[in-house]
Amino acid sequence: MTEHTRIATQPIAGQKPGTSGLRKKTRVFMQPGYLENFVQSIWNGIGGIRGRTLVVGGDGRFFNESAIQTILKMAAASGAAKVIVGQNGFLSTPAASNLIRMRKADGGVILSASHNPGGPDEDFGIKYNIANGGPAPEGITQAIFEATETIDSYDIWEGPDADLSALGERDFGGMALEIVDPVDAYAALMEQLFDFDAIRALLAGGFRIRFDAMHAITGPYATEILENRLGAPRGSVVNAVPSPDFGGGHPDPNPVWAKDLMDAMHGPDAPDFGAASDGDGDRNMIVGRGAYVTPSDSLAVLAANAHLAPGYAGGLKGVARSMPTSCAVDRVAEARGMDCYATPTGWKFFGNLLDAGMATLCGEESAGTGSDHVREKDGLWAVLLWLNILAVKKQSVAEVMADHWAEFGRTYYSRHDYEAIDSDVANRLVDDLRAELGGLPGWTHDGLVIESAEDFSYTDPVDGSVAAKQGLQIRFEGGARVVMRLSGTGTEGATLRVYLERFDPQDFGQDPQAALAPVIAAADVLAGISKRTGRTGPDVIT
Ligand code: VG1
Ligand code: CO
Repeated sequence: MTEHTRIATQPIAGQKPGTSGLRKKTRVFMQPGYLENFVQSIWNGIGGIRGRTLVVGGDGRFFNESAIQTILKMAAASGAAKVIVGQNGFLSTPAASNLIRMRKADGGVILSASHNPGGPDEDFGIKYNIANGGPAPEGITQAIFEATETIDSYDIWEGPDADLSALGERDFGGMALEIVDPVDAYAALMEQLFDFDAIRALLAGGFRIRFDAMHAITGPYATEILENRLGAPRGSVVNAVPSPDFGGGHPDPNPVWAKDLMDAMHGPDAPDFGAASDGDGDRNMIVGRGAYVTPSDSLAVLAANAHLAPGYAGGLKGVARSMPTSCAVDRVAEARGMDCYATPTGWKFFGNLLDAGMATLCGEESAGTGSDHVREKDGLWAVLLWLNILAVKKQSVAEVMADHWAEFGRTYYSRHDYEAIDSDVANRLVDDLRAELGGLPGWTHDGLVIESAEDFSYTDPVDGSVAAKQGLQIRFEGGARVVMRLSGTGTEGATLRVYLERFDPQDFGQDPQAALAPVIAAADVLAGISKRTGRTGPDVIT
């Protein structure tokens, strides 16, 4: 057995995983022992890693490689049999999920703070995924958190760093270390699911696309799949080289942070189809020429049309959305006789439904869509499914949306984020509104009448586990809705998310903010948002 060193340590407060792993400022992670404590707590929380196989990779942000070196040395010291790492430490989140499944690994460690900016003064994150390829469920993240509260030592092999650039398998501190191409297996999976010939023909026929990788991890994936394999002209993928600080931007694919793409898609010589992905490649933004598609609408369109792609030709077993995601997909499910589940925010809640074959397609309003092909949301997958659908339907994005609304009605939807507000103010706002929920039915404002108000609690239909306090949900007569919750991915103060929607069966041409104006006003009156936060409006509207 390889020599390893046991280093004494003490618990560090606040190592509690949120919506998607532990996220902190990069400098916090770089403090001596911080990463080591958390990694050892993962091993302790899952019952050790002796003899096990893990997949490790990240989105290439600042500190990615050095964190991976530490994790490898700690895996070797704790007796892991094998670790599979993406070349240069790169793996998109969906590609990591796929590798865990394909290689029958026992789990994986993914380094990313996703859509949060990267760099020494920005954010870093780490998350553990289980053998099904999906984020660890709450029971496991809780066990990991408890381990961080009692840790007194960690084990590490103090050998030289691994060369992460050389493909192949070798010994590393008594453990097998295999470096794999990050793109190959993922691209092969996409070829199985989609009709690449049809998409190739679409692109060869002059259909122009622009994919903005936002200087993040999907660059190499999109270049290989869209340009090399599907024949999109060189340059169709922009910002394709991952950079440690994402070119100084927010790798968050929404109209605010992907403004370049929005401008290009609304400009005079706009391509036919635009898309973007986030830091770790699990989110997607879809935009047609002059036609932005909200993530909630995108989920509904994919649910209605997925059967046009070979991987889903047999139909969908069911669909699932996070509770704050709009009810547009529910209307598709109802019309097509499919089950539809509403889960708390965060992909970890979809895992059981996918494993049990109760849902095939899942999505969140935050630009995440995915299916049972992996156990994470998957940005490029959504782009390819859209392209496959467009290739079969021979319609523009705008035409697909118009047809969809004509069939199912339009659910106007928007999310208003109030970022970095004082945590006490945010908690009080939510607590006070929660305390009032019972008395709200019947409350009216500007013609809106509250039908029901609840503090969302989810009982997993597969294992019976309960997740309480997952957001305040207020429904109005006629199908309008407000949801409020605090973000679980931020690293500074609190972020209040206000989700707004209103159903309209016949008028599809309104500006969403105008269509939602009464709902927005009611939300402010109900929670006293501007009064309590002192803000005149949200920081980000998506
Ligand atoms: C946000 C989104 C949520 C998503 C999560 C992780 O969480 O709202 O839908 O699952 O980020 O996405 P929160 O708690 O900040 O609202 V990613 O792309 O960071 O892995
Ligand atoms: Co992400």
